[in-house]
Amino acid sequence: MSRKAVLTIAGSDPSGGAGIEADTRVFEALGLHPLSAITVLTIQDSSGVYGAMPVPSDHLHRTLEVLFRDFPIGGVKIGALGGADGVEAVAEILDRFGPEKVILDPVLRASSGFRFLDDKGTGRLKERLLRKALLITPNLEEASVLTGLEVKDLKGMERAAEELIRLGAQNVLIKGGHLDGPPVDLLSMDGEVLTMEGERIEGSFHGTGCTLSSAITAYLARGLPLKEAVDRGRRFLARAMEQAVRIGHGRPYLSIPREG
Ligand code: PXL
Repeated sequence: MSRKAVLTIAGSDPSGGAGIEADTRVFEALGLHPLSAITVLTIQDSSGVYGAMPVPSDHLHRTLEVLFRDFPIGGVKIGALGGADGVEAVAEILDRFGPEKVILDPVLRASSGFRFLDDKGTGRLKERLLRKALLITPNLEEASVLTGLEVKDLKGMERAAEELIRLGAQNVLIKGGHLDGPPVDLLSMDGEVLTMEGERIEGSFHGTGCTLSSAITAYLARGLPLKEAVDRGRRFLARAMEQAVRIGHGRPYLSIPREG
């Protein structure tokens, strides 16, 4: 028996809803071995994020180096990064080891408002990571910050996707979960723009972006082409949201489906 390894480079959420804790569960559920490199240690519960301590970038760099030297890595998901130095450490490793399937979830803020990456880190992410990822998965706010455009509706999403491609992104999935009205996602892939309709599932959830980007990474590592990996990832997330459970006093947590 063999098992493919996939890597998440992300923050830790001790409450078990987002970040590394979500990503590794998704990888396991989809039959992959989860490797993880923690970028930032957050303090949070089901209601919000209260603090964050970035892992020193040389420690992050050494962690990544050791993992890449040992394991054939079938996919890499990048989530929250602690700052510009962390961005640089990740970029250097990607340059050196050249993994093909890199998914970048450009996490800038938690949905509760806490900021994960400052302006310098965001600039460095645009400069050093954007073009290395096969797919980037910003939400509306992230698409707006990365492009400087207003992104409030489908037209804005189209313009932002075009601008992100111009800035060097290979393929872009802008998530429309925060749109007024139906949650349409927009996928700009190989010069084509597709809108992907979704059902609105009522409620405010924790860890949706992490779960989606990890599921897409896992399906890519399993050999699916990008469009299919995105479709399957979106369905995986919808099931996780439908079965969400309230565990703490705040927002419900996703239930990771057991089979993929
Ligand atoms: O969903 C964004 C996110 C990413 N990574 C970590 C988080 C959060 C949101 O809270 O805590 C570690």
